[in-house]
Amino acid sequence: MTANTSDPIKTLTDWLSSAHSAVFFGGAGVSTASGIPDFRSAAGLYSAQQGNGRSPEYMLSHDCLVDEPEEFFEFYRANLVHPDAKPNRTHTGLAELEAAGHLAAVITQNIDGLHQKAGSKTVYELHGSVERNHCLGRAHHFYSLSEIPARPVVPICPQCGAIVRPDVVLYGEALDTATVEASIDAINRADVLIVGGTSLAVYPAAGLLQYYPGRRLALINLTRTPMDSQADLVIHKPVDQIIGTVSDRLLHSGDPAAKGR
Ligand code: CNA
Repeated sequence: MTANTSDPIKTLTDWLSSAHSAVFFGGAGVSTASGIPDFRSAAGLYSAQQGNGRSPEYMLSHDCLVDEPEEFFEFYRANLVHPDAKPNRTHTGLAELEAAGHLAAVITQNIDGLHQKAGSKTVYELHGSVERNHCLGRAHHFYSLSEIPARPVVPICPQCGAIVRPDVVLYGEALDTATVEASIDAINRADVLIVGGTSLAVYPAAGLLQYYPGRRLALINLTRTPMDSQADLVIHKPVDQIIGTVSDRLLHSGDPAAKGR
């Protein structure tokens, strides 16, 4: 089933140059090159001793937010909020490919907002974003990340006194239906699907890949994933290196045939 892997970057570049609705589906490994730790790498959050021995799943759960808001926000702010992080070559490469008509959408499990910062326009954030926040009062007052002060650790709405929570899907919470439907639609219409920087261990997000009907499925991840055997192209290398090179070859190679359509 695996395509010609003697030059996987060429294969991927060829696929994208002829694609009409390519989609990128990514995870935390997309942002490690921006200095944001993922969950499951050796240097990831799951290896770090935080949360007083409690699991990251609990510390980032709806139950923790409700029962122990101080602990929740300490953990959340320390580990998932990175206001100074900059987009890396995966983010900028995908934005370039979209602008040139080679990519229809980015679907991300990330909550860091870096795809938008890089200039991507069609981005489906399955797990929400740290950039958006709203208070739990009746009016649901909205706050951007830059409007949330560092203290108190549990942010309080200056308008109504309620807790301000991030628009992030916590463990124990449902994904946004419209975002899931739009993601399924994009995957269903895709003629190339690139999956990058994700362990594919988190459901229901990983389950969306079953909606891909096509034969050009590329998987780019440092380590093996449960879907390696089903992919047409498997690349165990840094995703920023691969996407950056593909974008350079397709858009900056000097070959007019390879440039934007
Ligand atoms: P994960 O389970 O931590 O898996 C990340 C995968 O990426 C691992 O298999 C790594 O081997 C791989 N990886 C790490 N760096 C690279 C790289 N440079 N190139 C290629 N592969 C790499 O993370 P998933 O996204 O699969 O799990 C989903 C969780 C993680 C979602 O709920 C996210 O919200 C959550 N998360 C998001 C962020 C973020 O927004 N940047 C950070 C940490 C966790």
